[in-house]
Amino acid sequence: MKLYCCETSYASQKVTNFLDYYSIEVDKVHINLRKQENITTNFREINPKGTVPILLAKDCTLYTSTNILIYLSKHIGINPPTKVINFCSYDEKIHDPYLRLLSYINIFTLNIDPKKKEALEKLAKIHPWKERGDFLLRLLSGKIQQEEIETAKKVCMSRIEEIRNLIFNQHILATGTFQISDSVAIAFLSRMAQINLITPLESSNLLKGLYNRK
Ligand SMILES: N[C@@H](CCC(=O)N[C@@H](CS)C(=O)NCC(=O)O)C(=O)O
Repeated sequence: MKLYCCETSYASQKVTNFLDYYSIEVDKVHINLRKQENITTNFREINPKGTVPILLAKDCTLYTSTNILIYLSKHIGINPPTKVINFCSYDEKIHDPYLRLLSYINIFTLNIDPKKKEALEKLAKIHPWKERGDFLLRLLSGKIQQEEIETAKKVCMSRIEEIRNLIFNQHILATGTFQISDSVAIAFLSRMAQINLITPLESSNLLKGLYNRK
């Protein structure tokens, strides 16, 4: 199996957390998003939308993190229950409008130097996925409304609360078997700490709950 991924990519991290936990061997091909390796002609032949992660498996190609995770889980003999799959699908749903917005504002475009900004604007204009390009342009030209940011924060905060309860009650998360939902929650909490929506201490306490299993 071959996984195209990027270490700074949230969607890739969800998958690599699971691979690492179970020491599943795949050939990793690093696509450096900051160097825009995702829009090269070669990579677009693999994924016309120019996003990672992508898994080339023996019998199929999988294009999104949840589908990849489900495939990998079945591959090692764990059939994820519907509630676990729903947890992962919801994460993908809130990634684009909310988590990506906060991540880009806090990590990638805060205090960005003019050269990098110019490169990102170029990328936005030629991005193979038009919606993604339009989003980037809106962000770079300061057109994101404060209200959108507040909504994104609210959604992420309530997800943190939900995750905290699920870990505490050992329901869907932190149950006997390490599930794909656990690797998604790990990526989510790590990103929330990175953008200061939770403290590093709280994040590491919750991560302990996910990693230190019965
Ligand atoms: N819903 C997809 C999202 C994939 C995605 O948007 N990946 C981002 C990195 S987290 C990417 O490739 N971004 C590059 C770009 O938009 O130019 C999934 O969960 O796999």
